Amino acid sequence: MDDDKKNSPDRISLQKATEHPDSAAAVRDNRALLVIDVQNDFCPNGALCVPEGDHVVPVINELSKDFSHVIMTQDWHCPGHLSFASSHPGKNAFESVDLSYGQQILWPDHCIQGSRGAEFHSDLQITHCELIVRKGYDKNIDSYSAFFENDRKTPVGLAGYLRERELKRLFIVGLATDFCVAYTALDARELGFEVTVIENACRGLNVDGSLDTAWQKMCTVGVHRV
Ligand code: VGL
Ligand code: ZN
Repeated sequence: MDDDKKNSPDRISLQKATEHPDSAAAVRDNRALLVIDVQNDFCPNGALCVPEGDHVVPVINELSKDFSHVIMTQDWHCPGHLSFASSHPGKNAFESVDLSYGQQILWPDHCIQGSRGAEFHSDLQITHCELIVRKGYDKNIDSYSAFFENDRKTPVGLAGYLRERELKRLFIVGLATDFCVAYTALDARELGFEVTVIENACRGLNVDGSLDTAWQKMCTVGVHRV
């Protein structure tokens, strides 16, 4: 077909009617960037500082320009949250306890609703972010993943949003690699999403070798590591 004919009005309307693969619907961008917990408390001087946590900010700002769909998560605990060591007399941060839903690492008080520590890092600039998912607000259960709370069955709601919006290819970045990023990536794979974790846009806490374990688990279930 010569070029004139290819773009003639007739051909364009025919494409629409038959849902030709070139049509707008077929090429809709189904990729989403998930920006996990880039909050002050996970950055230097924060209550649960991830080493170099703030280094991800410029990298994520730049990456976000390549995505038309960006979703951010926010760790959002009430005061006295059960995941805080301060809620367990005699226990220290980074020790584990057995709770009704399983083992839980105890953390310093962090990301308390409405506090400065819970705010996103002030240099994070993603004005086109379309959704903010808050998690960990139930006093009696922690939520590392943006898909399921730590009982591994209470949904946070993100899967429903992504499915309704037909966003199937997830690119995950943020803090901390070995906790909220990894749990989110593992759940996403289990739910059938295609998942890529962008390593230089993440930083880890590494509690007792948790960083290696997290990468091993993610690689085993087919998370792409780039
Ligand atoms: C996180 C520990 C406790 C995280 C949140 O964002 O990785 N880690 N709460
Ligand atoms: Zn937390």
